Amino acid sequence: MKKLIVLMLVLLSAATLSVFAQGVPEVAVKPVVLKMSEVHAEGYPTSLADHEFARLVNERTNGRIQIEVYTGGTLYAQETGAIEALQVGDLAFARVSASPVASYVPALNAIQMPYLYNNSAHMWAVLNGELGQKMLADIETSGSGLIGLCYYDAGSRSFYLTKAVHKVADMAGLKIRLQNNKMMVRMVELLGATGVTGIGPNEVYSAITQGVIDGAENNWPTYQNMGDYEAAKFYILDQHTRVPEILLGSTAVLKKLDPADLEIIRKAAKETQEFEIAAWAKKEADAEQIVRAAGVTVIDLTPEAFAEFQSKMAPLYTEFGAPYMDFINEIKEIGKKY
Ligand code: BDP
Repeated sequence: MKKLIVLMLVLLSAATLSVFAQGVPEVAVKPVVLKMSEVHAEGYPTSLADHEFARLVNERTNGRIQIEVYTGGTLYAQETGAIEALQVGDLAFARVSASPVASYVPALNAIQMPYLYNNSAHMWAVLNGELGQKMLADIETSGSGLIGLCYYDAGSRSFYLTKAVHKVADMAGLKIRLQNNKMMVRMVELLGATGVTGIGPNEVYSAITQGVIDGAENNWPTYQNMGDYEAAKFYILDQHTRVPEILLGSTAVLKKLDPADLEIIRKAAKETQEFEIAAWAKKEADAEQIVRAAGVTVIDLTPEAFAEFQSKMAPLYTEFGAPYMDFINEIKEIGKKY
């Protein structure tokens, strides 16, 4: 019996020694695992950027911080759900559109007014300039419980419907799915249609086929990638808004990290912007080609009809933009160069 105990002790200490011989004891290397929510499928430009962000953070913290990316809306089907989870600290990161974030940080409506930018270069000059970076920083200082980490490209949004629309009057009575943003609901109301919110982007296809809505609005890649082009076969190129994507972090979660690690996170996020923009450009072209080849009717509005869409939406500048007129005027000023 005594021999057995001695033998066991010898074995035990040998095992302990071998653990230490391999380096630091296990407890010290346990990584911090942070979850990230994404509504798009794997392979979509923002999903690719999310993984790149996770990779950079993992590499630069030597594996101390690991980010798990949940794509396809599997964690939160709606972006407002993800945003609220960030606010209470149930989630660490979410890649979302700026549109629903404006419900929590209203100043963000100023960078997504209809017909605000002349083109993508104009938008990027704003977002990467002083004003856009201040807006991003204000997300954090506004007390929203959110940290704005970087912007991504999402092109421009147009309506897609189950019927042809050539002029504003054709919009009358249509039920159109929108992101959760009051300004966007008012936007379609000004066109004589009805905005429907509370439907996640992955639920649009079935809402159209079930007749709950007559269509929605989005960029080429989402229209194609979600398969919505098979349900709503008319894409009306009115290009009403350019709404950037935002990579958000949770103040509650991230402020618990070592400040140096938070700095690594902030820097890594910024670095993925160019990566996403490149993936976006490719996907935008591919998506347009796919839906056109599938026989979607793409409606180019006449200059008169286009001007009518624009003038019908103009009241939003006073109704929602009034408190941010300085920003809006500055954006227009920058536009003179584009
Ligand atoms: C897409 C955005 C996505 C939004 C979606 C929507 O990439 O973040 O959730 O629109 O309309 O363009 O909900």
